[in-house]
Amino acid sequence: MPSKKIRRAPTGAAHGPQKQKREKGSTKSKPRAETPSAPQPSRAKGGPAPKAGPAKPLPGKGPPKPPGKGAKPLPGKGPTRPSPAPSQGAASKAKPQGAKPAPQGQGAKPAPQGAKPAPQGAKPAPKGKKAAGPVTIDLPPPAPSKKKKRATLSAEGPARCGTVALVGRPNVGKSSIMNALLGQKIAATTHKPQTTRRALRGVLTEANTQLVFVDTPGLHSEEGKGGLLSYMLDEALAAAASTDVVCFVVEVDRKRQGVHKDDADALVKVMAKKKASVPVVLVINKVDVLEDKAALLPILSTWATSDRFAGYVPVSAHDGDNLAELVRELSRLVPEGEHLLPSDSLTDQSERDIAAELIREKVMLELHEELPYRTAVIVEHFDEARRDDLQKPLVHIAGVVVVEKDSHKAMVIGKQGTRIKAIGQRARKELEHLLMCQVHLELFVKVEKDWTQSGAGLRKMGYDR
Ligand SMILES: Nc1nc2c(ncn2[C@@H]2O[C@H](COP(=O)(O)OP(=O)(O)OP(=O)(O)O)[C@@H](O)[C@H]2O)c(=O)[nH]1
Ligand SMILES: [Mg+2]
Repeated sequence: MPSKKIRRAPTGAAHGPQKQKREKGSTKSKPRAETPSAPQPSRAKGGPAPKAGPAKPLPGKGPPKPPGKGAKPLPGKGPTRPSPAPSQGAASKAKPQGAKPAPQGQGAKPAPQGAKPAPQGAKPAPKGKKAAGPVTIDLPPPAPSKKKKRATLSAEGPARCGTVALVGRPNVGKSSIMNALLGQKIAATTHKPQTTRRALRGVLTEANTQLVFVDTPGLHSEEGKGGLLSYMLDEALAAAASTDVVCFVVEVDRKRQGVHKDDADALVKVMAKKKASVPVVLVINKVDVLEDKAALLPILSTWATSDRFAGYVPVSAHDGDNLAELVRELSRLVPEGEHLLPSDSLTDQSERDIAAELIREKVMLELHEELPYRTAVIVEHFDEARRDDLQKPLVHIAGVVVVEKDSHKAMVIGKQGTRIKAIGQRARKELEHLLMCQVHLELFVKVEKDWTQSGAGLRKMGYDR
């Protein structure tokens, strides 16, 4: 049976902030999401299922990986939008055609009471250094500037299509920006740095322009550590090296004057990797934190001292501020050319991939200190046999939270299973929103010794290039 398409949530809108819609009703029956047990040998047979790859490779992406068992990428392409892409930046608020109705279960279960809010005092990335004060950006000389052609998002004029990397240091809001641009949450986002681990593509088609965004892991300053951290850095820099346009994302920081040293370091890395002809747009995110927008001026002037940027766009992924302007700016920078993908394409990820990421997001939110950085999530079963059930559409998902040590396993499970239960409750809610049907989620915890450091371990988790 072909996999169902990911539908833009009814409230979702391209260029809009992501608002999580409260589920009206979900499940009557007790979800099995919170089962805190190790996977049965039969289940884990042959190790975790390989990451499901896209059916159709997108630019900058290697050959597709074989889909994992039960993972069904959409026929011919990644998950698609439900309806033709909106034109002229219009936020499509129409209910997707053919969209499955939300589950009507009576006795709707309220939002999990026990689910913990995102920890506020969580520690930042392991050993991440933060340098205060203004710094100088030491960059190679700029490439000779090319005269930019003016284009608009009107249906007139030549078709344009290009890839756009979203790069920058961890936690500046790259994934949030992509989600907001697409009007659909496909990337995990948390307040903890290093949430994104692999490049993830999202497609926005408006009128005659198609932008293929590549969300990337944060450019951290822990080079030379090998393992997962190196993989993440390579993923981000490979995206910068292979796209038509680079968005260098920074965040507004009310407490800091001048350029953050980690931003400066990240920019040097990007400039060294990207092709000389590739334009870089500076995207200043989180402008919503500024009560007085005049405070943007000194921030802009700090960055504007160099002529390396093809444009400067302050935005707020949370509020959706200025995202349409960002799309306009990018649409004039991408090359002329036919669209590479159907206009309703949304991403190269299968629903199964996205489910794994969203479960991992909840794992990151529920765990503390080093633990979030040493866990992976694999979806072993993604059973859609009952998804078309008119009475009670249901998807059954079995996921494995992989940790590095037995002691970590106990921490993930928590006292009497409370932590894995909280993870499961939060994840199930998010997955029901994504899949627009009831979800039965089972979670298991498994130890894979030091997987973040070994090539074999990384490959098993799908982190291989
Ligand atoms: N106030 C505010 N917060 C934002 C905005 N965009 C993102 N954030 C928050 O910033 C934090 C990091 O967001 P992410 O989108 O995960 O950041 P990222 O750059 O993808 O992070 P990595 O994947 O770790 O590199 C989250 O807590 C977001 O909610 C924004 O426009 N305004
Ligand atoms: Mg991210």
